[in-house]
Amino acid sequence: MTAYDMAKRVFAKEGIDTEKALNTLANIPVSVHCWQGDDVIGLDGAGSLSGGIQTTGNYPGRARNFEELKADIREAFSLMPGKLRLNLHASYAILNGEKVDRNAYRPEHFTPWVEFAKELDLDGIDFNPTMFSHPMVKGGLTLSSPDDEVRKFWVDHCISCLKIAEYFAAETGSHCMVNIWIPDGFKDVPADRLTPRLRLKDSLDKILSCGYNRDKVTVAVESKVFGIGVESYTVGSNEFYQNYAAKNDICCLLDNGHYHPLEYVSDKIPALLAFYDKLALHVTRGVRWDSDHVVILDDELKEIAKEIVRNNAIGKVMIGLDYFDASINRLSAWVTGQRSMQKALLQALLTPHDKLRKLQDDGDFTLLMIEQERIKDLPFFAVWEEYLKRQGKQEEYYPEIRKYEKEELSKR
Ligand code: RNT
Ligand code: ZN
Repeated sequence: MTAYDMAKRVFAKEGIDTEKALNTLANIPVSVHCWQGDDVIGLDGAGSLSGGIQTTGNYPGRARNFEELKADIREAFSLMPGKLRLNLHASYAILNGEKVDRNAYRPEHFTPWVEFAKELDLDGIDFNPTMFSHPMVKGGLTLSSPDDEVRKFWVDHCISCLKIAEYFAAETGSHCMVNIWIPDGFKDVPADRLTPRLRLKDSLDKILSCGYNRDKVTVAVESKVFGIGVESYTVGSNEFYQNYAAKNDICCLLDNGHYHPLEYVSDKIPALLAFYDKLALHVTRGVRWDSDHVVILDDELKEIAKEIVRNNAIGKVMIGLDYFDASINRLSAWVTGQRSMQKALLQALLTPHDKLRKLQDDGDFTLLMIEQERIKDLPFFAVWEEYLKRQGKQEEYYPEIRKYEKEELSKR
């Protein structure tokens, strides 16, 4: 008997069908961010990283251009099991020397990415307006700026992103999620907290009224508690966006680095599922702040996956990754984070939720605790190994990455 055969029996005793879990896992798309490969610098050369976010480390081999980034994604994706989407930022436009600014980007600036997504047979492409690292971010403000010209520039940018998203959807035959995140906020105690939010509301209204295809394009808004240099006030706060999204029938994106350290996105998922058909995630790992460390299989990741699986929210919760570590091999960062996400989902799929829920409803919290602890030792790894085998992947991926590092990254 193989380890998997044995594990299959163990899980069957718990009332879990491992075959079903493996098939389900293979069909949950994870949207992998392109920006791990180049430290969020982008390809449109508009400016160095700003917006209160930061990549730390200088591990050699950062992708410096489109070809290198594509090569790295190709390599990293080849080591990732499961269904993959590519999450792009507008700053990854391929301009080929054309003098065009972000308020006027067009679908053709992303045609090479579409070709690439087809080459890799990806499930789809997701998209993000890039409202940082650009001279039109004035005083740290974009959609909430008091300057009409600045606001207009970024409204136009978002509208052009929606058009590009429609193009992605048409080309890939899959929906496209457009996530709006702005860095707007203040370092110190503001004199007016309301007006910037009203301006943001007005800008969002203008963007949403451009007439995009709501069946193909899902707009999400991503809140945040604070950023570096914007510690005292964030215009796009959690309460602001949740209310805006609810009233305008769009979607919330929860980034688990964007809350106070003792607030958990795993707890917010069910709260939102009570009101929304869809929600989106940026799965990251904040260490003391929104540090965007590589996602690992920690308790919060496991809880997040459980909330998706046990609430029948696969497909309702769009899973995206968002981290950037420049202190280790960037491909390894990509692969480790994506695999951790998949592992957490697999563990959630192999958990007897109905049994546990019943214990909660019966008020048997003693047995619930015993069971939740016991389940931690079930042979998940044997099922994971089987999953990798069926996906044509190896458990060990470092040798391949080392080889790529020697042959490719070390020459940069
Ligand atoms: C920033 C947000 C945002 C970015 C990416 C690059 O705090 O998390 O999602 O990380 O868009
Ligand atoms: Zn994010």
